[in-house]
Amino acid sequence: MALTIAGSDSSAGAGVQADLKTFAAHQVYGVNAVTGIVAEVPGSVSRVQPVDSSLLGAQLNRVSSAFTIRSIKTGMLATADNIRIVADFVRECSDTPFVIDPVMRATAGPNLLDAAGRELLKSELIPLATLVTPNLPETADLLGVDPETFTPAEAAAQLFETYGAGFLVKGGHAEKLSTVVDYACIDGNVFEISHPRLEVPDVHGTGCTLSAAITARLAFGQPLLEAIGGGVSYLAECLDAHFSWPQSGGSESLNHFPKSVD
Ligand code: PXL
Repeated sequence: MALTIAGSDSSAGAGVQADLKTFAAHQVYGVNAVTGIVAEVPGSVSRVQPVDSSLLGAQLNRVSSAFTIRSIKTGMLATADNIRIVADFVRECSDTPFVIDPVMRATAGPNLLDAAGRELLKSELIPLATLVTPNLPETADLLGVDPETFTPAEAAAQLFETYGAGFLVKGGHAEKLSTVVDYACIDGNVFEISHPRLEVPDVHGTGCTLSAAITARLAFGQPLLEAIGGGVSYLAECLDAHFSWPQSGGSESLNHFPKSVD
């Protein structure tokens, strides 16, 4: 069983819905604690409503008292108060692999984490993580520098030095080359993960899906680097099999079940 602590996406391509589908695709039973509700379709967010942090705490309390959770991930956390609750919860589960997708903005633009939350994410939560999966803009934010001032490989090592957690710096936002290179820094060693770029311009939820796939794999005991490689391959399959919605201007959603069930 794996736990996602994340926001609800009404279009179900990102957030809790993407995480639960990804867990299911990996045959891992998923449970969830919702941090907020986002009214959106791909490319257009109309409202973000955080939940009261005591309600988040109640969800975490219920699932952790009833189930044996083998891995945990976070996505949208929305507020600093939510982060305090999650940090207290994760400290109580110190042997459980913990993946952070450091979600700050939706692909469509709006903030999914308040300003105080950004600071607490850095000071309280990231140091507790097994793996953090920033894209390049999030990497710049976590390092407090401009994106032009680092290479992704240097950034992965620098993030490990700064926060003492494992990092996967995703290269998808870099120059539009046909190959994407991600860099993982685990226990101070940097690994390169190359994969072909799949152009699906209006899809969202790729970060949620990759981090959920890694979390699912950690739930069944895969070593971290293997879980990262497997997660990257799974995301490529979801992108390749994406849905297009002609009635909403050709917007797109990931297909979390890229292989048909026999
Ligand atoms: O992809 C980032 C993200 C995470 N979580 C929720 C979202 C989004 C993007 O739209 O809605 C709930």
